[in-house]
Amino acid sequence: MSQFFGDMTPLTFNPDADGPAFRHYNPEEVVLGKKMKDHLRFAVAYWHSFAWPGGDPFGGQTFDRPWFGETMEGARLKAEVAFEMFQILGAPYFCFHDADIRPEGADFAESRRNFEEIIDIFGEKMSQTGVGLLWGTANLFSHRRFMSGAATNPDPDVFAWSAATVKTCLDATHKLGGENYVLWGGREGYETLLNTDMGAELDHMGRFLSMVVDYKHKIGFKGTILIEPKPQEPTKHQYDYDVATVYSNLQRFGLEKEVKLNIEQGHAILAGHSFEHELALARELGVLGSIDMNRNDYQSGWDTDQFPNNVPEVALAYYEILKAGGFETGGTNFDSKLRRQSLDPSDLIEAHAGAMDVCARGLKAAAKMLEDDALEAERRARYAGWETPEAQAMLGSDLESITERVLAEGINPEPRSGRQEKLENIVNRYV
Ligand code: GLO
Ligand code: MG
Repeated sequence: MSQFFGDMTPLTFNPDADGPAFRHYNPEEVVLGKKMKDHLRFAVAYWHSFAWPGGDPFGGQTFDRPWFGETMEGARLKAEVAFEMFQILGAPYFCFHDADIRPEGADFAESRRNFEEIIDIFGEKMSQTGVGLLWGTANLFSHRRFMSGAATNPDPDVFAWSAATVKTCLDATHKLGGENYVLWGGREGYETLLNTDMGAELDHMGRFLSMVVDYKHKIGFKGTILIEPKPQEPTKHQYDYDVATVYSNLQRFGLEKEVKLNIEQGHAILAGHSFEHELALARELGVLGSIDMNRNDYQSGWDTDQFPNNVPEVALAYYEILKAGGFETGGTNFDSKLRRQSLDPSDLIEAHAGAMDVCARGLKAAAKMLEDDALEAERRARYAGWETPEAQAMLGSDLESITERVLAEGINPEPRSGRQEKLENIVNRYV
């Protein structure tokens, strides 16, 4: 035991507790025929909780963690503490980037050796604790070599470095039995068109992704490859802007049946959408994979990656996920970090426990809305006209016959209320 969290014991479900506990997240409770823990499939993000030093654009490190510093000893201690936290939280999964878990070496080979040593430690700890890997990923955006992109870098050596890095991370994810592999194109985009060959960059991005999919099949990785959309930040224009843009790129490269999406709440908002819009669109396109659950600061408009605390928003998100039949390989990753003044180890526990409770409340509200058919009955009634044989036949006909029917039957549509306020009132009864 590292003693980082003192003598804190695993949290339990106890609505009347004084100290840290779950007041809503009851892992074993059955909701819509499935245990809550199997609906939500929570994951802790290694980078925010254990690797992030607490900086902002005006100030550097605020956290003082005993494992900080680029050493293997630090990396081993970090792994120790991480698994202690997963157990305190009863978190079934975690997620990591290569750069979160190991010190950077002098060259690719040394970085890879460092990485693989920690992967072996993860393997042992995962079998001791039963904690699983929701997804692995590569950090292709922090180091200065990636400043002009990874797969879309004008320098082919950066493309090569990135390909070798993704291979290494996919191998590790496979070895650890990871359920997904995520690609977030952190710097796959551009700052100015004046120095950018957009056509070449998009082609290279497509080839890169096809190679990842080919390699996944070659090694027999059964998990899902996920792309995480984000419209901007760090680059001004990112190629994976939102669900619609990623889908059209996937179609262009013939990969829409191979790759799904990891949709992040904060990124949806940055793209000018609601989270539920992005989730519903992905569901309808058949590419809903997994979620990063966080929230941004609504006033500053930055990607502040805060822990979720808005039950009505979270409820509408899980509503769309439940309508999709729930997660398959995906889950709820807290891509969320503490505020930089939250220095204490207990802040990490409070943050996750609170977020898990918020998600549990959202899930329960969403499940009840579905169970009661509260919104769906209204939605069905609104589209009921499409159930008639004439309406169905029209979809198989053509403009000329439709025009004839409009004239012959004297069709003259009567507008009907969309009843938005009534529907909002219904939602409000559940959240
Ligand atoms: C940053 C992203 C990042 C990704 C991660 C997954 O805005 O949310 O944290 O989730 O790199 O690859
Ligand atoms: Mg994310």
